[in-house]
Amino acid sequence: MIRDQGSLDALLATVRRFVRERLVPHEAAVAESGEVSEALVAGMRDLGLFGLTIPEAYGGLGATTEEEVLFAMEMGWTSPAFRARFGTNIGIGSQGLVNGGTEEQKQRYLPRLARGELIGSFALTEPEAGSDAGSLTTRARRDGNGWVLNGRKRFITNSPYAGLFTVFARTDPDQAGARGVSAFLVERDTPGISVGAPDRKMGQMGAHTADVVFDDAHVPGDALLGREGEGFKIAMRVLDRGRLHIAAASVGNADRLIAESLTYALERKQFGQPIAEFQLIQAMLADSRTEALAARCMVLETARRRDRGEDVGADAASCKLFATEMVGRVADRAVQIHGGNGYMAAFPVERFYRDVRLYRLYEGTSQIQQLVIARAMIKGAQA
Ligand code: COS
Repeated sequence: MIRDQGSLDALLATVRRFVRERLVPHEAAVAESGEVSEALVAGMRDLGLFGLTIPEAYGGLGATTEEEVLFAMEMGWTSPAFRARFGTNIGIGSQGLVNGGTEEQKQRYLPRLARGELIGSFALTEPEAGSDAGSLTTRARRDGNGWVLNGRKRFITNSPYAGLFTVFARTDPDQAGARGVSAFLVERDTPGISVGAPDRKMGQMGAHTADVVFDDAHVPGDALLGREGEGFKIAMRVLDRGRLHIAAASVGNADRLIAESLTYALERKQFGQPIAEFQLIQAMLADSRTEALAARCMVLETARRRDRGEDVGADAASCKLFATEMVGRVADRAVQIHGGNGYMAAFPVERFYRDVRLYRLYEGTSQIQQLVIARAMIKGAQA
């Protein structure tokens, strides 16, 4: 938990200023070049963003889930490419270790992850194992005291800079599906690991993903994270928190899109008056604001309940489903309000429209969220 309300408010205000004064002016250039400058990454490090959710005992800020989503909403005011840079360190690239690592593993990696000296990355998805994550075929075979990894991971966020991968691999080939999968902490400089060229994508330029290939990569016995065969559950627990974070980022992006739409609607004149005077434009603005508010309330409430120790797996899925679909509709309306200009690269809404499309796909598609929610409903009814 961040020390007290005053410290939290001050840090949120500092991040808000950093986002608006330092990141927003570089958004278009980052989208063009596909690179976030080292100076901006250093600024994020100085604010402690790389260690936001890492416990204080390991040098992080120890943010609660509620605090984390408030920061994600602030970061949503700008391009998702910036948040992605530290997003794996505070989310999928560190939380398996935070939740299930040994003291020795935590001491070894968490302080460097918190300082942003080491980039963490989460290697679950494979070319043939996307939504059906339990069908992964990357193999970890015992070799003396250690393990040998073979396989290919796909769309691995931040892999081009990563120094530490949380890798999910099958340790028991006789167990099909989610059972028989274990998690490993694998250092990038392990011989036999290669990272492919960054993927060419629709949006979120500057946030890099790539294939990661394991070709007889030997890792020591203490690279195992948690117990053998428990890897899938480790991944699912990490994704529960990650889904709330993505939902919060969607709320932040929606707020920005609404602000862009309102500014444009007040400035743009047609038929002799600002288009904001037209009720059909007003309806779009009002719908977007209402939906963004609904998503904000859902995310904050679910985050608070998670902090109280409640099982919010299905509700985190509901938040991700609703918030990511919501920002898709908000982005679509934002382009519509901008008319032809909304299709032009000179206006930020064109870029956000492409950027936010990813939210409905990664960390579980909308359909996977529906499946998680409905399964929990059915299980609850049968209990
Ligand atoms: N927390 C803890 N344990 C969980 C869990 C959660 N949120 N969700 C599932 N589990 C456990 C189950 O209890 C089950 O354990 P038992 O075998 O002991 O009962 C085990 O994990 C397997 O669960 P399940 O049977 O539900 O697995 P499925 O193969 O049917 O798949 C889905 C479940 C579809 C939900 C999972 O594959 C998924 O989330 N897919 C999307 C993956 C994803 O988000 N990828 C994004 C890329 S990573 S950025």
